[in-house]
Amino acid sequence: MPLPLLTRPLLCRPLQCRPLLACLTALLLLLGTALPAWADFVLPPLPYGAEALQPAIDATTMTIHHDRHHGAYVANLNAQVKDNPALARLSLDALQSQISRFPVAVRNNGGGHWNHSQFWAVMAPEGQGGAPSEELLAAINSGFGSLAEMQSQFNQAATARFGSGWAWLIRKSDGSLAITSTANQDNPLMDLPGIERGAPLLGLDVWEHAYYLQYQNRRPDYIKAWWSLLNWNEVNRRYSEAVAT
Ligand code: MN3
Repeated sequence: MPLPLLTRPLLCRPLQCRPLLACLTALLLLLGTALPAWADFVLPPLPYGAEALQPAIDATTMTIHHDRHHGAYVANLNAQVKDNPALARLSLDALQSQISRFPVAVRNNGGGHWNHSQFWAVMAPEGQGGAPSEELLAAINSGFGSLAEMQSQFNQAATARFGSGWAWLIRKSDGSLAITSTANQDNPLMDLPGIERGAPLLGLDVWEHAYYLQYQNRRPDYIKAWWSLLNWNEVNRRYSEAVAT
C-alpha cells in the first residue's frame, strides 16, 4: 500500500536527485566551454578621443562609427560562434586568410572587425603621425615613382570604389607594393577570388557611414582630409613586420 502523500520525505532521495545533478553539471560544463568562445572577439577602444581627429573627422562620426558600426560587427561576429565552432579557435588575423570556409555573415562581420581595428590604428591626431621611414619611402619610390604618385593612385582607387568598401596600400608576397580596393568588408588578407592579396599597410574606409555627416556626398574631400591624419608610425611598423615575415 503506498505511503500517504504527507509522510513522503520533503527532500528528494539520492536516486531521484541524480538526473537533476547530472543536468546541472552538464549545464555548468557547457557554460564553461562556451562563454570564453563568445567573449573571444572584443571591440578595441579608440586609441585617442573621439574629438581628437577634428577637423578632418568630426567627433559624432567617430563615436557612431566606432561604438555602433564597429561594435555591431563584433557583436554579430560573436553571435556566429555558436553555429561555427571553428571560429572560437581562430584569432581575428588567422580568420581572414581562411574566410572562404565560413558563411557570408562571418565574412562580413569578421572582415568588418579586422578592417576597423586596423583603421583606428592607422590614424592619429593631426601632426602626431610621424613620417614614412627610409625603408618604406624607398619601397614607395620604387613602386610608384614618388610618394605623391602613390597617394594619387590611392585616391583614385578610393574615389572609384563603387558603393561601400575600402582602399588599401599592400605589400605583396614578392615584396612589391600595390594599391588595391575591396568591396563591402572584404580585405587583402582574404582567400577569396577577385582579391589582390598582400599585407595591408594602410586601409581607408570609404563607406558613407565613415564621412557622410560631415562631407555628405563629397567623398574626395574626405579622402583628401584623411591624409592629414595618417599615422605613418603605424604604417612603418606594418611595413617592417611584413618584410620580416
Ligand atoms: Mn566603417
